[in-house]
Amino acid sequence: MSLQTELQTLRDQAMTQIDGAQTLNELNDVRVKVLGKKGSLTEILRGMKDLSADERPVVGAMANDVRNELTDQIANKQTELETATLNEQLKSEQIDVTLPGQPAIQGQPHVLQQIIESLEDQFMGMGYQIVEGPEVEQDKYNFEMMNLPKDHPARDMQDTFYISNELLMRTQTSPVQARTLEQHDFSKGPLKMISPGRVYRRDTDDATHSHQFHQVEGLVVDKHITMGDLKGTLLAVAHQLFGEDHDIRLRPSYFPFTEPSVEVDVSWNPVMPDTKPEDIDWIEVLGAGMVHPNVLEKAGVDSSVYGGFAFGLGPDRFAMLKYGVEDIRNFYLNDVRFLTQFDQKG
Ligand code: FA5
Repeated sequence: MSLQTELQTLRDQAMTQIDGAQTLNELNDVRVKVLGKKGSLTEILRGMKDLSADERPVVGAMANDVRNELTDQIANKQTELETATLNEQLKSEQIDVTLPGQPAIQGQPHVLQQIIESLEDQFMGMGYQIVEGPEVEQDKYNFEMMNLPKDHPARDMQDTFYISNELLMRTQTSPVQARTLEQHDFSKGPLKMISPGRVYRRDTDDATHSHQFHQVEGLVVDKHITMGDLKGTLLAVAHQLFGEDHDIRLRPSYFPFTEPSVEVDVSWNPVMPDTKPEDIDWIEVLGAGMVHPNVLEKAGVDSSVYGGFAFGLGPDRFAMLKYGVEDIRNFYLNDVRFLTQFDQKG
C-alpha cells in the first residue's frame, strides 16, 4: 500500500474515532494514539525516507494536511464535549431560588444547665472559684472525710451504686469540699468555691426524686465566718433565681459534716410587707450549715483558727420550682417539646 493510501486510511479511521469519542478522556486517547510521538501518523512518516525525491514533498504536504485536519477536528470535538459536560452540570445543579427556606434549628443549653450557669455567674461575681470533682469517687472523700465513718447510720440515706468497696458513684457534691480543703493554701486568702455536678443515689424514681440528679456545693472557709454570712449568701441566691420578693427560712436539721445544720426553705409565693406569716408557702431547696471542725481537721486545716459555712443545693428542684415543673423525670426524658419551652432567647 502506498504511503498516500495509508495516510488516507489513517485519516478516515481517526476521523471516525474522534467523532465517536464520548468523553474527554476517550478523545485524548485517540489524540495520543494518532498524533502522539509514538502515534500511527509518526509511524507512517518514518517510511518517507524510502521515497523518491519527487514523491517526498507530495507525501510530506499530505501528511501535514492530515495532521492539521485531525488537530482541528480534535479541538472542535473537545469544545463540543466540554460544552456538553458544562450543560449537564448546570442542569443537575439547578437551584430553584423560589423554594421556601428551611429554618435552621438552633440548640440551647438544657434547662438544668441554664440554672447551673446562672448560679455560676452569680457566685463568680461574689468572688467564688468553680471547682469540679470526679463522679466516680472514693469512699474516703464521699463519706469518711465528710465525718461519716464506715458504720455511720446516715450513710444509709445515701445508699448508692458501688463500683468496689472503696469506689462509688458519688452521692453528693460534698466530697469536693474535702478535696478543695486539702489543696487550699490559706496563707494566700480565704477559700470560696462552688462545685456543680451530677450525683447518684439508689433512690426510687418518682415525681420529686431521680436516681441521678444535680447538686451545687458551696464552701466558704476563713477566719470569722458566721451563720449570718451563710444566710445572706443564700438569700442572694434565692433573690437571683426566684425574684426579690421571695424570702428564705432556715430550719434546724442534721448533716454529719455541718454543725449546726439547717435545711433551707424558699417562700414559694411572693412576700409583701403586709403578708401574714401563716400565708407564706415554704418549700425546701437545700441543706447547709457551719462546717464541722472534724471536716476541717481531717483535711489538715486548723479548726481553732478557721471556720466556715457550706451548702448543697439541688438545681433540679430549683428548676421545678422556678418553672412549675411537676415531675423531675421530665428533665431526663429529653423530649424536645418539653425542653424548647426553656429557650433562653424567649
Ligand atoms: C446533701 O446531699 C448534703 N450533701 C447537702 C449539704 C451540703 C448540707 C453542705 C450541708 C452542707 P441532701 O441529701 O438533703 O443533702 O440533698 C441536698 C439537696 O439535693 C436536696 O435539698 C434536694 O434539693 C436535692 N436532692 C436530694 N435527693 C434528691 C433526688 N433523689 N432527686 C433530686 N434531688 C434530690
